[in-house]
Amino acid sequence: MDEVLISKAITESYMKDFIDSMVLDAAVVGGGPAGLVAAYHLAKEGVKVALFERKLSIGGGMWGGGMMFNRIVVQEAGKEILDELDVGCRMYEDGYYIADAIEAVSTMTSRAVKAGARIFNLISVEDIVIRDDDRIHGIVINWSAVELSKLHVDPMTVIANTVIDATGHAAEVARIVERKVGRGAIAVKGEQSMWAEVGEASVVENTREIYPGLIVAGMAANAVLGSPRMGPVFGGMLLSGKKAAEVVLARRA
Ligand code: 48F
Repeated sequence: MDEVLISKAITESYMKDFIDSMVLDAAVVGGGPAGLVAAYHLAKEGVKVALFERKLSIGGGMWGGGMMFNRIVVQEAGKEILDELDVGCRMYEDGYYIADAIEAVSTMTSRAVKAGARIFNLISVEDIVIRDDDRIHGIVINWSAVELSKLHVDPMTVIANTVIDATGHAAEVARIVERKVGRGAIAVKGEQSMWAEVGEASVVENTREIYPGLIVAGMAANAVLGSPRMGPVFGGMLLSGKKAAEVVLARRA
């Protein structure tokens, strides 16, 4: 057994992908359901896309279903996306479908990677790149381990034509823009209390470019635009991820 060969294989292969991902068409921040669907659809259309996820595991809030009962509920439109991604689901009652959260996350992750999306876990986005043309040109990343341990280590830059904030309830990228550019540029309104029906509809409606080069998707979209949360119904998240990809694709057309 050649330990050096094993170490070389890992570092060389990782570095090749990492260096190749330093200039992207699209950078997705956050690997929850919205980010995964966005990355899948972009990669499928030949967009050079990488997804950066702070945690060890991809999947965000989807693994835990509702209150750790690992099932998710979607309605008709969300089911179409599960079908497209080959995630099994069955009708529970008229118009409501139930899927296994574990199957959903693992299958969606696999489909995104197989479509060509690069996924980097254990990396946190801590800042953005803005030039004097008042648009986002990329993200500033660091190892999550550096962030967690509060080590004084400078981050590095990834250039991206478009950034998708799919960081969930925290809307972290949008909040960075608000902080650094000022509330005149964007104002993060903050999410409202639970209201599944309105939250599901508004998350798709709210998915848009909120600042040149920055698209919000998933729960981040509702947090930025002041709409309700919706709990463990996930169709809106999936549809929002797809819409975010469509916004990027329309800009390229
Ligand atoms: O929270 P999350 O699953 O966001 P989402 O795709 O879906 C929301 C639902 O899970 C649920 C809900 C359903 O009705 O309301 O909450 O909108 O996934 C967000 C991911 O982003 C990562 C975080 O670890 C999580 O996996 N993340 C957050 N901030 C950063 C980040 C950051 N600065 N850099 C990298 N990853």
